[in-house]
Amino acid sequence: MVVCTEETFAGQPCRRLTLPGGDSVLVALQGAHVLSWRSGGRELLYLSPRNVWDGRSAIRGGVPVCFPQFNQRGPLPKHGLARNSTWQALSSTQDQGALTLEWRDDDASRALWPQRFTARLTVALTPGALRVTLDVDNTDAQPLAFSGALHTYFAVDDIAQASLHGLAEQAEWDAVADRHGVAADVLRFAGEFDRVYAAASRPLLLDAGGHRLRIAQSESWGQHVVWNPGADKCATLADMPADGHRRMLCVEAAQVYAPVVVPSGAQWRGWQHLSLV
Ligand code: TA6
Repeated sequence: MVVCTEETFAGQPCRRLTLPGGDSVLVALQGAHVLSWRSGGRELLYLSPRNVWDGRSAIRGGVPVCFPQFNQRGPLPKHGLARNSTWQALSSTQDQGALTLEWRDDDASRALWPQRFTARLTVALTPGALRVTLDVDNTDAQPLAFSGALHTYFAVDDIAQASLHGLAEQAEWDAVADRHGVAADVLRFAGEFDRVYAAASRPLLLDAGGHRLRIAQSESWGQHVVWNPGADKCATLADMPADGHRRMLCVEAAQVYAPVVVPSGAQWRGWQHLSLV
């Protein structure tokens, strides 16, 4: 039986799910942001120790929900509005091993994005695995167009030793060099790495050093994004310690290029599923 508790982390209201075996996941109401996932006696997500924790500024690490805009591909603030907004925890699903948080359009969202919607993030915890699901309901009379990502920051022992498998031959856009190509069999990381891949049909495998993770995503996401700022870019990020880049790798379920269009009254669902192997 999963236990759901209310707690604060760095002064921010959160919910925690805990399984009898000790696995747990911690979610902040700000952004429906997963801050921690523990399984097998270790923390599997990276969370920067330099976050501002003012309830509004984007949280660096965990699983940022980027919606309804990926990066700066549109007129909205970078990575959209969801991560800077307060979501509501819905109590009804807590006893089923899952926690759902909801965010509806409000005056603040409509001031920047004139769209009616309901977004829900469901975090489902099972032994050794975490599923994060984003649901988007278009409650407006007009179509809802969005891009975005589940921008997951995985903890790695040492980025120089980490490797990502499963993208071989997928179309690749290197955003640093602005170069198109195809992915290598195995991705390794030395310096800034910011690339978008066509979604693979099979799960990816992250070798993080002391553990390995299988990373799957729903077919509704068009791409994966793989990001590490490298030492130089990391030094410019006020919310990261200088060596933070050595301890993290983002592997994201993303919609980067063509926006998803949800017709009036319809719903879209996208998930990312993480499991220890
Ligand atoms: O998903 C990769 C990316 O878009 C990078 O270009 C990098 O900017 C990163 O996200 C982090 O963005 P943030 O706004 O959280 O600093």
